Amino acid sequence: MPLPLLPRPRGARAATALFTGALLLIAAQSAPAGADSPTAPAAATPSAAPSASAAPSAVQVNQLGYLPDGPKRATVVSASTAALPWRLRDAAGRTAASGTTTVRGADAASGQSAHLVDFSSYQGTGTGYTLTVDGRTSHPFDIRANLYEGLRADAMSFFYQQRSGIPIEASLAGAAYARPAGHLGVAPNRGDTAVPCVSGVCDYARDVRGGWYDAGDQGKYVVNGGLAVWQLVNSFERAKRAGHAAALGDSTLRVPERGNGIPDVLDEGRWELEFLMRMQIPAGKPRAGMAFHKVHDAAWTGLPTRPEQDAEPRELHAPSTAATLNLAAAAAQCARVYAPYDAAFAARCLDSARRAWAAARANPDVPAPASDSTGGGAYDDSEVGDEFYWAAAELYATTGEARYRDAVTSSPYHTASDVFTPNGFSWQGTGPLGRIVLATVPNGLPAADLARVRASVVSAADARLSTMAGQGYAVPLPADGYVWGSNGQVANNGTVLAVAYELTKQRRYRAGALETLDYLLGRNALGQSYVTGYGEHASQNQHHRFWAHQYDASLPNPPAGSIAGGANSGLQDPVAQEKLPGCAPAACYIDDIGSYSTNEVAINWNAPLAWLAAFAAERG
Ligand code: 9MR
Ligand code: 9MR
Repeated sequence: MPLPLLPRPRGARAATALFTGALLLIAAQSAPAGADSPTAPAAATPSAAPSASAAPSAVQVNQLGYLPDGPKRATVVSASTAALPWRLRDAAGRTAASGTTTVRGADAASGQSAHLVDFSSYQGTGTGYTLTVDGRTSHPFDIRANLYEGLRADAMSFFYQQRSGIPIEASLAGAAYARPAGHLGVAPNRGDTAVPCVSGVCDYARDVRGGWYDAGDQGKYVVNGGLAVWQLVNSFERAKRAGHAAALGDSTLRVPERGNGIPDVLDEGRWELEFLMRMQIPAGKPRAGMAFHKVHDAAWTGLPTRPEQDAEPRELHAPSTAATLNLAAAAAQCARVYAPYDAAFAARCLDSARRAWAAARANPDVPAPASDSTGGGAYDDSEVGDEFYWAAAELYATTGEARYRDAVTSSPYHTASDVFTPNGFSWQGTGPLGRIVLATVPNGLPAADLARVRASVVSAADARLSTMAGQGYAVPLPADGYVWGSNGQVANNGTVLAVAYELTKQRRYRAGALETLDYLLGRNALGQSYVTGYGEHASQNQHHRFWAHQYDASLPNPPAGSIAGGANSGLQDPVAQEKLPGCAPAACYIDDIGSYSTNEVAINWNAPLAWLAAFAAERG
């Protein structure tokens, strides 16, 4: 065991009753009338009881559609042991292609019996295609080259709408989503311009305004913010290497900084980076250079609570090694990627990253406790070797300095043959991020070592492809991986596949990344598009304190491009416990605002969605 302490995504231990009831489910499946029917109107069923299971012989597709030059596969739920004929029809009802299914059989994650349809060789384009198998017809979908451009913009713009400390403008977000600035020291808010520490942690107050709200709550957590901003900035850096930086350039997103000459995705990232740096303990104070783990309300607020109406006291929680290293990694990346656009900001990031690194080395074992979850999430992490590796990799890629190189090469996360895990990386498990940085950003590692690092990314991608190949829905997640935020884990694994494509240019990795989007957009056990506004049967009641239409009709639903946490066999909220008992792992999801353990939104889940959408939107 090279790495006895390899972390796994939080929540994994809750995923116990995995196969309970899976077989029963096949017999018991029944969907509310219309929920999965091809004629169900888009987004027109406000809070109808959501389907907890797919219709017995549903045809599940990516409800947004397919790329002309990408894989085009669908899953049919059928107990038939013989292949079934399928027919692809265009919007006029004419047959565009036909063939027979491949029988896949029992699928552990969904508890269903599956057939596969592969119409990848079809070359036509258009809208309103449907797939019919055994008398069942899929939701309509498109086949077109610019399929992902809208999702790229919407998934990125999610972050603007999560901004704290700035008004959300109707001209950018739409009238329904406009709101005053939250947590800017204006009553009834009690933050975030002079926030004290929880008792015993510090004797001063800090200005920690700005940043993004984490999720449906209004907490701001450095480990999760660091990961999410890293993924957005990494998405830009990857697009730039691929020759597609312009697609994320200035005036491409709905952000207030459009027109300032700086790529919009970097403007968005800076909003979070400035906040992360405010969370760093200043010189002269105890533990200077470390980052406070989080800032949030003293007690949980109810739903809905508009950000500007949150009257709870805000508190800084004790600094942690993990938060300090996430800051170091994100700020080191900032120093490199922002340098061509804003040298002064890049220099500030580098200074912050160096101080964070030094503080983490001086305080290598200050954990954030799992018990600290009143009024905000814990984001606990007791193993930080992986965070040291990720931060060292970023600092080395940016500076080339020997001390960071030595920290990289002496890390057990570097010497181990594999640090990727089947369930994907997370805010708690960041070792793979170090590998991805070193594999893709030019650096001075010896050629043989670089080749080994790159090969480890590719072999991780191969392992994910083999997981997909064994499943009815081609999900890059094993059947025991449906934890809180499983869609984030799925999407993160999709980004590993995309990086392998960049490294090798082999089509199968691109296909895997695109099929990851198929899963998120409807080709799954529930025929559920988990992304608001994308698909005939899309999530719309995600858990959020402002986008809380289900509880208050004067408030909006989440904006288009917001992804739900996804199926979670742990059933860790009262709604899931009441409505989903006995669910097969991949079917443990309900589009109800009360189900925060399956249906919350979060910055660390939207970030890989945006990353993947940007990848998929690139052509040529
Ligand atoms: O709304 C909170 C959500 O953001 C968190 O992910 C979740 C778990 O930490 O907690 C939610 O808040 C609930 C709290 O845990 C218990 N009381 C009811 C709160 C609102 O549903
Ligand atoms: O994404 C987090 C998940 O891995 C944990 O299992 C869960 C419970 O600790 O918390 C999730 O994060 C939530 C955070 O604690 C509070 N803000 C909302 C986050 C998404 O639900």
